[in-house]
Amino acid sequence: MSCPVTPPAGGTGPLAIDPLVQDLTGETLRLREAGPLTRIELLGVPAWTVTRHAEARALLTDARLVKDINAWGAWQRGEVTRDWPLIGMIDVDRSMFNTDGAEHRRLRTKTAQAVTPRRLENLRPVIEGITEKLLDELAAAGADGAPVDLKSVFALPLPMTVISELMGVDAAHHARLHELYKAFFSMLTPQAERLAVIAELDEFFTGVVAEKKAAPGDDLTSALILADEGGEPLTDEEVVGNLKAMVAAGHETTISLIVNAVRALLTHPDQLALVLAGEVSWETVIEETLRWNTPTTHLLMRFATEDIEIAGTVIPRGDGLVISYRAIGWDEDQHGPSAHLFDITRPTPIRHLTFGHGPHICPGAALSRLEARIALPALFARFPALAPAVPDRELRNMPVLTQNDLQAYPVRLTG
Ligand code: PLO
Repeated sequence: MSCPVTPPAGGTGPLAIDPLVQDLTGETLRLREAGPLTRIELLGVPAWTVTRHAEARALLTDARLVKDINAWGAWQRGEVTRDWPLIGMIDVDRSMFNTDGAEHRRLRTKTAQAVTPRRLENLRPVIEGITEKLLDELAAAGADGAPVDLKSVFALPLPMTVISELMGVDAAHHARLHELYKAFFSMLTPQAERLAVIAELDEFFTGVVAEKKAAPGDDLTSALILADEGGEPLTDEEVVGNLKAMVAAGHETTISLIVNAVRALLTHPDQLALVLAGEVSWETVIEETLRWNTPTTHLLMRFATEDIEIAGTVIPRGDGLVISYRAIGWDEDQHGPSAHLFDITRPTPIRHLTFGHGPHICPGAALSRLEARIALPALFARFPALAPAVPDRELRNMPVLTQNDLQAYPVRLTG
């Protein structure tokens, strides 16, 4: 098995996904052109991907596709091992992320109940408070028109603080946790180091669960530990698995939502003007951003337990399927010929699949929308002259194959 971290070669055959994300727009267009079901290569490992809305919707509710890595032929045959840089996205602790059916429901129900829109109303003042504090820090960092990185000073600490508060993870750990996740996701991290990072994350979250068991608090981790009336409690390992999934998903994706929304508005000033004039809602900005520039580029992975025929193609039993959300958001059959453009005035309703669909649909969707709904208007109210500090073409993605995340987003707060 070869795992070269090099740009993809040109030519025909399976489309090699670039782990360094040097041309995201080009890749999204190539995937869309390649057809609804396409063969790709992930660092030397073959897989399928679905790139269109209708087919993705069908596959996301198809019980013949499962998340259990043991259903993967390449894993069974030893063609994929823990040496593969993307293994940490698939071979993870048992949690709601990698189980299906009744097991999945058992692991997911309590979490999903904790983040319903109604329950989240209690978090609103907390998120508002965090936002105000971060806006003060942003103002200090960007005083006198100095360029400031909106990502590291605002878009990153906001969701990290919110998800940590929700789960009961102490703020003292934020910096280290972020460092670990950065190394976890980066395709430039040597695999031995990534495995050490995964071990450290395991150890950290196992410690959090032990602490909460000894002294339960008013947080979701403690709630997950406690048995439901008459219900079967989750094991410690299951709580750790869920906690890890939620902290990773709860901070990594919302960073992109916030950065991508600000970036879209600042590069489309006519549309920003409509929003600031109250003619288009922040909700529309958030949904159009989610559709047009999805936080998750490629979601790994589901496995076919039988041959699955779809769009004139057969996904053979044992093969892996990726969901290419960014290409799916640009599906012209779903969103019209301007699907590749950011347009908050588009005539068709924005019905995107960015949070997934079916049993695994993102349980944190309402939380991330609430964070963006609070952060974006507060940011523009505080800094009405907010502007990019570098030309948009100079922005670079992180070397992260699965996530759509900028390295930095330098802005100026005042004109
Ligand atoms: C991160 C490593 C954890 O140990 C397990 C885990 C669970 C949920 C995953 C997350 C990982 C990566 C980012 C994912 C998240 C679910 C939602 C988020 C894929 C693998 C998305 C959609 O980007």
